[in-house]
Order: sequence, then C-alpha cells, then structure tokens
Amino acid sequence: MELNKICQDFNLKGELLDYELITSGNINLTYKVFMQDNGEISQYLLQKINRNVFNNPEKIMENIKNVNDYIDSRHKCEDLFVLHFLHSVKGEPFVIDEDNGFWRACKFFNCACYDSPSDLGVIEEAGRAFGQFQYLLNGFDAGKLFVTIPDFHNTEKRIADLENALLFAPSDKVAVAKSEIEYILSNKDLGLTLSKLFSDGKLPLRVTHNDTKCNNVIFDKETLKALAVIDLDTIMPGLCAYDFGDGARSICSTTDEDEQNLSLVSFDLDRFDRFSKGYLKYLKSTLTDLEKQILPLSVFVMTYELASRFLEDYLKGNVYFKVNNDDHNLHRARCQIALCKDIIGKLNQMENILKKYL
Ligand code: GN1
Ligand code: MG
Repeated sequence: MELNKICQDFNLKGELLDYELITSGNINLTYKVFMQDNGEISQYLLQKINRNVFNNPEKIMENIKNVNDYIDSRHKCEDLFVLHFLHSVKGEPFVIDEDNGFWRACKFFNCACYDSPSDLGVIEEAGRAFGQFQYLLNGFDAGKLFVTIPDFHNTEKRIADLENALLFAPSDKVAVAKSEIEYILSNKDLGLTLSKLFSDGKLPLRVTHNDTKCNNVIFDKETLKALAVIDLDTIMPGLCAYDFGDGARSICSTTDEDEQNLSLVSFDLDRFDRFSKGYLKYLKSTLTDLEKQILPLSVFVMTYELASRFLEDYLKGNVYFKVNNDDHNLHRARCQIALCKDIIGKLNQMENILKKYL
C-alpha cells in the first residue's frame, strides 16, 4: 500500500504494523503510523500536504528549516523546542509519491493537543507558546521567507473573494446563507480595520505564524506545559494582531468551530485573561502603542475574516476546507458569526483585561 512505500522512502526502521488517520486539521492529511522493528514499536506522523492550498510545498519546508535553525541558534530548547522533519533516503525533508503527492514525516511525541481547552493553565501556556514563538523570531529577516499563501490575512481581499463567489454561487445557497452574507457585508467597517491600518503603513510587519489555533501547540501530558508550536506552513511576514487575534478567537471560544447550537457559542473572558497573560509575557516590551491598542479588535477581525472564508467556501461548493457534509462550512460560518457578535459586546472588558498585562 501507498503508506508502506512512503515509510520506506523515509527510511523508517521496521515494518508498517498499523496506522490511524488523525482527523484534526482542515487542510492537510495526517496519519500516525506504527513501525515494528525487532519487537519494538515506534510511532511517526506522516503528512500529505494539500497541493490545492499550498502550491509550492518545497518552499514551505525551506521556510520551516530557516525558522527552526534561527530559533535553535537563539534559544537552547529550554521551554519551547522546534519540531524537525525527517529526511528521506534522497536526503530531502520530503518524499514525492508516484501521483506527485508531497509527504513529510516526523517522530510522534506522546504529547497532548487540544481543540478547545477549558483548563486555564493550558490556555495561558498556549498563549505563552505563541507569544514566545513570535518573540524568538524578532530579528529574523522576514525577507528570507517565501510567502506560502499571498494575502493570507488580507481581510479586504478575503471579502472581495466572498463578493466574487456571490456572483457565481447557486441561488439556493445564497438564499440559505442570506443573513450570514448580510452580516459580513454590513460589518466591513469594523472588519477591515487591520487591512486599513496595514495599508496605511501604521503597523510593523513581523514574522508571524498565522494559524494560531490551539491545536497548533503541543503540551507535555503530565506537566501541561506547552512544548512546541507546530504547523509552520503559513509562517510569513504578518501583523502581531493576526496571531493574537486568531489565537484568542480559537482558544477563548466556548465551543468547537462548527458548533450548531449557537446558544452555546461565546467568548470566555476568563480564558481571554489567561491567554493574554501568557501571550504578552515575552512580547509586551516589543509592541508599539498602536499594536497594543488594536489587540481587542484584532480578535473580532480574525473571527470575522474566518467566518467570511468559511462562507465563501460554502458558496463555492467546499473546494478549500475539508468537510464532513455539504453544509459543514455554513455551520462553521454561523458559529464564527455568533462568536463575532459576542466579541463585539465584550471589547471594553477585553481592553480592561489587557491593561493588566501591557
Ligand atoms: C486551517 O489546517 P488547519 O486546520 O491548521 C486554515 C486556517 C484556519 C483554520 C480554521 C492554510 O488551519 O487558516 O484558521 O483551518 N489553514 C489554512 O480551523 O488555510
Ligand atoms: Mg494546523
């Protein structure tokens, strides 16, 4: 079978005993494989990159290597280590299969990973990990990074993409999503705040992770300390607000991203307090006044942007995000819009919380 050949090409010792599909992650395909060698079992992760989303995966691997090397040279793995990928028999950090599938591999760590944690210690650690990661990359030459997805967090472009999708969308879908479409289009003023500040050159460009979902941090199962930030596929020049806003969006929400019972969806301020505390621990001293000022609003903007991306994908027939059913992206968009509405009402309280840590 295909996975067997990939394991051989990565020179994994032994025989492929078993494998599991890892279902978290909306883009790439990830397997955990169990290799048996002389009675001993070792575990690895194999990941097939979605070429529809990332059209130059070799460059992603180059970005990751450059960033990892930089972090390793600054910081000797005391409280945040970097995840290195294995090399193939050809000496490359990837394998290309016979169908041009692009694979990478790493050792599997027996660690914890959370989609929506409620433990406040875990939440503070997730914040600490993302903030420290960005802090460690201060000084890394952003010009060395290949832009894996241009305009990734350009909200203005994202809304233009939605408007474009509307021109071609089937009328029944447009009718079903009428109120969600209206919400996005009527909240552009607030939603495009970061885009405007960015195009006016008012915010510094930093090296950012750009996908600061809670499940992109791994934790020690016993101490619950964050060990590493993973999924560096979208590491690119960006705004601090992208990582803070998206992290808070994901980590402080009381539900999963596709919750259909919208009365359960809310933005939890105790979680926000601890996330902010962790996030700002290292970064606080490096932020400009305007960067600090826009942190609460950035949470709204990143939630609004993701709602729009889910909605666009629903209208286009689910061509980007992995889905479990035809309406999955619509449910995700509804959930993110419910979160947006809750966040708007809490911006003042968020600002007060942040004062403690800035
Ligand atoms: C995708 O692959 P994953 O699940 O880490 C997406 C993010 C979204 C996220 C929403 C490359 O991340 O931008 O915020 O889904 N990644 C890409 O769950 O589009
Ligand atoms: Mg991910």
